[in-house]
Amino acid sequence: MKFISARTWNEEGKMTKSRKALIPVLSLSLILTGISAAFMTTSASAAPKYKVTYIPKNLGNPYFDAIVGGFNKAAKKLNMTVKVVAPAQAGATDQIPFIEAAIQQRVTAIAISPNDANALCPTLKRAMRAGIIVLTVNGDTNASCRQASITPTDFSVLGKYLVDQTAKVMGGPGDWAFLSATSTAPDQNAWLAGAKTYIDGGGQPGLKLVATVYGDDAPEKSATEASALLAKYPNLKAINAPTTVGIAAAAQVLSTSPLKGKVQVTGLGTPNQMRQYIKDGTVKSFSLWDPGLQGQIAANLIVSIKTKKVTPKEGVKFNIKGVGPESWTMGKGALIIAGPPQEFDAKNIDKFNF
Ligand code: RAM
Repeated sequence: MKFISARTWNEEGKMTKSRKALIPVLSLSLILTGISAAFMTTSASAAPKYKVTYIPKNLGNPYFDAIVGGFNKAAKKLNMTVKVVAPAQAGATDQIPFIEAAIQQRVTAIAISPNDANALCPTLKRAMRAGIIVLTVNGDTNASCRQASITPTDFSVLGKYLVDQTAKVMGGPGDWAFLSATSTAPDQNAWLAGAKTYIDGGGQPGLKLVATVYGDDAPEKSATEASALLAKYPNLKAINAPTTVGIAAAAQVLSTSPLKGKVQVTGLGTPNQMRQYIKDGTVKSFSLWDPGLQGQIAANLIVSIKTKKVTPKEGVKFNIKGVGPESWTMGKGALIIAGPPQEFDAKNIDKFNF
């Protein structure tokens, strides 16, 4: 498969004019292949030392632009190019052709936000056998399919966090539902499992989780699923969408519904997508972490692994000047936790811009 340079972002994440002319070429390629590709390059010099391909879950989700922003920021200082390619949909196997292309291009490293914990493993292992550094970012595969994983927050406590944030916006007992991403998403599935463990252990006993539905991180499907929840469960008090696509879609549905204010929406969202729903009173509060931090950590770690300063394994410490706490330690399975979640509400939302 051929990848066509279709979009270049500047630092603010805006598409630059010079490449806009190439979009018709991309559209043609979409028709021919049925697969979408985005492309972003940070040019540090004419001959970059490190070539990285980052593969987000799917295209068109501003959450991943924030991770790309972090990659970009770090790459500028590292003599690195970062190419971003992703499928149109976040299906379990949709990222495989993009991994294969990166192997053929003999990149230094592949960073991937996986759509499945197992389906990508044979291809990722092939990349590692070819000498390519493989990192998972934002969600993980089985540990044997990558060298290290950068995770946005501590997954072991996020399930409880989501249930507790739902209880907070509900303000009392009642029915609620999860509107998740895809049914195979390793990140959301880890959080849903954590939530179940917390509920089964007696957490928030007044709350009844009546359904878990999947919007596939597609805005239309997420909106349809949110509307279906409202129709099917007349006593529903809250929807928790632990996906930036799902929460924005659910908030949009509620914002024009007579149920606005009666059914709460919370979960994980970007401040920029959710600001209007905080302002119009549809949403009381929601959370997220700084997605860009993961891109910065990944870019720096790639150089440290390539130059043999770091061999990923539990207990290994490494420093990144100017990034987060600067000193980072790998946990079990060479997992690096980027940072804690932040809650956003009417009082603080205007302080954030991503
Ligand atoms: C969506 C994606 C991503 C997840 C965020 C919170 O953008 O599903 O993987 O981490 O939501």
